[in-house]
Amino acid sequence: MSLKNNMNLDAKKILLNNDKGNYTIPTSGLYPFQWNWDSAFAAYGFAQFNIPRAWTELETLFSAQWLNGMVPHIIYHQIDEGYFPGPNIWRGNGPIPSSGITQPPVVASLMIKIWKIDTNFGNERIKELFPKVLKWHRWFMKWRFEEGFVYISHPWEAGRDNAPDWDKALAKINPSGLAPYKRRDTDHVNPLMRPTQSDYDRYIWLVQQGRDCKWNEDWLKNNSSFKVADPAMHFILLRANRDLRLIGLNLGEDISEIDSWISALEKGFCKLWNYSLASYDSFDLINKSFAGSISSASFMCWYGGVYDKRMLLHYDRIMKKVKYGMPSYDPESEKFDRKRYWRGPSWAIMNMLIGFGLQEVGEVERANLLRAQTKLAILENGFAEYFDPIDGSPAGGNTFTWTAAVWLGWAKGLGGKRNGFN
Ligand code: 2M8
Repeated sequence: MSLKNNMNLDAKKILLNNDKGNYTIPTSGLYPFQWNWDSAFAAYGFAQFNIPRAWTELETLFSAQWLNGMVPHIIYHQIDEGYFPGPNIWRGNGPIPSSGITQPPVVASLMIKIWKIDTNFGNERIKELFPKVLKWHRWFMKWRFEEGFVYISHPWEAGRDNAPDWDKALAKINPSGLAPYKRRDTDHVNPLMRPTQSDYDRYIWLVQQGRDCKWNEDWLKNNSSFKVADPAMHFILLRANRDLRLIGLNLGEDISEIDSWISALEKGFCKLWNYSLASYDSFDLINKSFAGSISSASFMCWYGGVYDKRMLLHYDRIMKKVKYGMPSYDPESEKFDRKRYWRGPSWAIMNMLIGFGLQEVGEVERANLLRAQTKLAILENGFAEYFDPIDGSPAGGNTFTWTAAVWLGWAKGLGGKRNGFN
């Protein structure tokens, strides 16, 4: 058997081992629950060999949807003391114990890819999911859209937890009155690869703030201590609305509301352009200032359907400095840290989303190179949570669901019909 075939098998095994029946955990130990965008990637991975299981993954995710439409970022289907914070710290309002915030809405865009692999399997199931995804997007437009920007209310909501993009906004928070707590992540992973204690204190303090108001979005909109517009969130939601629109059209649904969201988001993204940096940047809505960050989020414009050639200059400059895909932060910045989580390492999921975008705007050579670099990282170092972008060394957790899913759906390369670009 060739090395490539072994890798395909290994990737499948990871998905199967992390499969809890109707949802998938990112990796055992470090992340023992269902995470929102991880599950969407898991579904895309499953779809490469078991399409019904892919739909089940998404259905389980939406079974945790709150009445207000929010789909939580962590769903605690069972108890596991190995992770902090647990459900008793969050005290979410949903039908299943959960966190109180969401994560990037990649679901609609991966759902349409899964559907296209085999529409026979998907027709019934996508019909059931459509109104739920619509309700979630409506929640985003109501509670996470302001002054033209899509913003996050917690660094965990972006999924890029300790990105330097949030440093200035977090520094303004004084985490006084924080109840004593014990981190569990550093029991599993080298602390040098994880967020600092000062960041963690602020993450937990923000959880307390949300919990104390019982996750009242109206209150949080006016009083939250953290509201930062995130280019990745903006472009992912824009893209998700475009895909949801297509799904709606195919199902014969009324798509006028989605159209209005698309035009609002199309108007808004220009405000994320930081002229002094010549890049898309995060913007603090409370302190009214840009972060001054060129991060992997800045390159999500193409995925959002915006063929902005200005970002190609930064892209080429950065890609010359690395060998294993897009680093999560500009390697020429003093904040770049090649080992520390979202402050430098390269992530297979971000590579894939940026790669989809490059491919779709016609930058095929760049898309292929990004895919080849992602493939190399996985071939040389396995299915790690993330990789050192310069020497490829694996970091964070291992046997990671989304890295395996990216391998099967994109990184391994063209494989007949199921190549990720259908
Ligand atoms: C990481 O985030 C969690 C909190 O949500 C953590 O560090 O405890 C992030 O990489 C996030 O994007 C991801 O969804 C999650 C599970 O893989 O882990």
